Amino acid sequence: MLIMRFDQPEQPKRSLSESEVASLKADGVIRAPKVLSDSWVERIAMAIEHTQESPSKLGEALSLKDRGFTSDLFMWLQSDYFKDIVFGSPLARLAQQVLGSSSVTHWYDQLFLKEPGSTVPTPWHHDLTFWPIAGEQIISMWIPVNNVTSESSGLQFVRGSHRWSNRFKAITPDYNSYMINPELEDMPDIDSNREQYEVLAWDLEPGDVLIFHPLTVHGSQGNSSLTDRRWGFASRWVGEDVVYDPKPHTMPLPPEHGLDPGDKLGGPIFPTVLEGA
Ligand SMILES: O=C(O)CCC(=O)C(=O)O
Repeated sequence: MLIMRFDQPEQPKRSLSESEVASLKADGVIRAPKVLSDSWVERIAMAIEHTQESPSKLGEALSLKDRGFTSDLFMWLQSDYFKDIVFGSPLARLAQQVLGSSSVTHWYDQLFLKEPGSTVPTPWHHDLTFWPIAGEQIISMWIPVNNVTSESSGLQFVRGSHRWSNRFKAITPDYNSYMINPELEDMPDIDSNREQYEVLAWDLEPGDVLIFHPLTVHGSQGNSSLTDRRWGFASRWVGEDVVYDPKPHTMPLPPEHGLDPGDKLGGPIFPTVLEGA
């Protein structure tokens, strides 16, 4: 498959229904089945393979190769395959539908690949507390390229947790201490008290997309399937109300972003893919 240059993001196979958008607002997460075409799923799979073969320096540092875990961030800055996904895939259009913002800006992309038998869990966490941004119009999408089940490390979400007032410490798969803000709360022990939480999880097929709010508590187990690789690609988007808000213990950004605190997210590292009307 060729690398293409796209002027506009393609339309998804279908738009989200009103009831899907309402469930996302109420629950903080939805599984949107059959929204991406086979050809986009193939492109994403190819992009992931390419990044796995040529990881960034950050990806090398974040991955736990001896435990079957490959991670990377801001892949599109290095990979024309991922650049096509930012500018040409229907993900920007899906983001536009759920953000309620006419302009849509790419925040960043991230890879979570767990080989069969990988023992690396993704600890329960929410995302906004370790992001140096502020605003309401923020959304993540998590895209599988093969079938994903709970055995093969399907993501799990605590229903409605995006409406909690708690703000939790960030615990990353590599337990990066830099990101742990001592002023924030510890995540409760959800696994030992499952009866207290309503956990949502779905089996996924290629073409499906999980869409979730940045405060929805989520995580995943290791990949206990001995045959199925678990490729997870996360694509994150913001609307026009989101500004750069650097804080201690938040994720470092590529230095070329050129933003001052309070600036609207944009510029070369955060491209606006759909402009407002
Ligand atoms: O794929 C995973 O296990 C973690 C994904 C995640 O935490 C995210 O996309 O925010």
